Amino acid sequence: IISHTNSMDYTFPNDFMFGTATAAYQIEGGWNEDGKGENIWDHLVHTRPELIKDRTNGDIACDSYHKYKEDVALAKNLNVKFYRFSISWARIAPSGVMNKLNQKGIAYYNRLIDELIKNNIVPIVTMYHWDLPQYLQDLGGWVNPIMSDYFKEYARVLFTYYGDRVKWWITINEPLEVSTGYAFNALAPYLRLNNAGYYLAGHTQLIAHGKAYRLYEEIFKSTQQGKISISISGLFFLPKNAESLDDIDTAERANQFDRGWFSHPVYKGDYPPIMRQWIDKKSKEESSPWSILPTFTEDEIKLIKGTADFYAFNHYSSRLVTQESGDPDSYYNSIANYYASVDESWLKVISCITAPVGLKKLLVWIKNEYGNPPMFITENGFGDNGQLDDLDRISYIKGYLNATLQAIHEDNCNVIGFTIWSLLDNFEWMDGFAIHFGLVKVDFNDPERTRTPKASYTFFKNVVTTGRLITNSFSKMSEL
Ligand code: GBH
Repeated sequence: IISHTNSMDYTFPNDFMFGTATAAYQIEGGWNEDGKGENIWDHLVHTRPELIKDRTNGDIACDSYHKYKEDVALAKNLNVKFYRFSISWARIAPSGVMNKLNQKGIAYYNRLIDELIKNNIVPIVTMYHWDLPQYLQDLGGWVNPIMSDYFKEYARVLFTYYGDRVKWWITINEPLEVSTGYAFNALAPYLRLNNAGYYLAGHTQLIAHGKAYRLYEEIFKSTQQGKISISISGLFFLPKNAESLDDIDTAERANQFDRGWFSHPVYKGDYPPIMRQWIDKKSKEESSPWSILPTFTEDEIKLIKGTADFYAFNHYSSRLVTQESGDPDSYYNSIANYYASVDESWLKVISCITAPVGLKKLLVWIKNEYGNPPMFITENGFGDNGQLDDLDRISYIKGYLNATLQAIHEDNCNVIGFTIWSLLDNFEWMDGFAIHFGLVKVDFNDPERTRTPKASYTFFKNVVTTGRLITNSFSKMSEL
């Protein structure tokens, strides 16, 4: 197999944060219990079940709404410092509007947070991981600019109820992926508004994030002393031909269109100049009356600029890009004009393409682009068929942890945390229960939803406990 053995002697810094992540709709179940309202995922899976690969849904999922103590015990036994979970907006307020709060829903997260703290596990809370209340979707969802105000009021409730114990907040998980749900029939709400909807949904989310950040800063931060960021999807783009200036240029453009779309406004104010230029030009060519990349006012730029206390991103894989391609397997991005493909040497299992070298380069890219901010990998993980002896997952995680160690020790990247997606096998959105990302297997045929740790759980526990990739007990496994 692939060898990542050259830097196994490096160790993680003492205060490095290891953890695992989940999201409400993917694990909780209890979809209509205790006053919870309907959200866009409930709506999609119930009205259009044929869209989900195995026609399953998250009505029960891992049943974490009832079994959260088991989840916390699994995290505890893993020795992780933190557990990243998300809050279901429609549990807090059934319609999403904060004039009617659901106390039973609020109480659930109090129990979960208290259980974590009792076990010495730091809660990292994602406010929005894709499950918009259906009523807010009926108002237009993220393509309606007013959504930023609804989000701000939701954030106010979360800070008020949980901010005494929660010190790490993620406003929105992967705004780019959220936008694909409006633009390309990719995820709930499953709309095809194309590029205009894509950029509008992104725009509103950036403003929503800015408003939540400023609210915290003005009202809560002095007493609660927490940190806030937004988790951006971090697919990395490399030039297909590393020697070609044109490919190097194309890769940089792809990186700006992907991650710069959200990070540039947050770190530097406004969209990356290359996006502004290209999308304006494209809009003109298509006789659009205005650019489909919306414009921020001066006040909005000020609102958004400087709203990340750490750089949070989810990283799974990389792509090679070029402007011209005869490769039929490559994916064409028409707005940024690049073809994306994968390197033949990268290990491909089901949907996961293992390319740890991309993470090292991405960390250096973030360091250079945004001035070496504290970088927090809020998701990294591997999807397979669910076997307990998950050696491919171990090899994947090991490769990415090794890339992180290299970036820390060889490139001085300020990486502060690493999160495995996911603690549990769970509802993988359009793929239903057909792809498994857990360190822990969940038996979805068993009404008890029995949880069984996989080999990767033991592997990761060892890394977390020793701060190193190679330990005696695992030298065998590492040789596989
Ligand atoms: C994240 O989505 C989500 O935050 C999380 O809810 C989800 O369960 C998780 O990832 C796993 O999918 O094509 O080589 O990148 C990000 C989108 C799409 C990333 C599928 C991982 C598969 C591997 N994910 N992708 S690759």
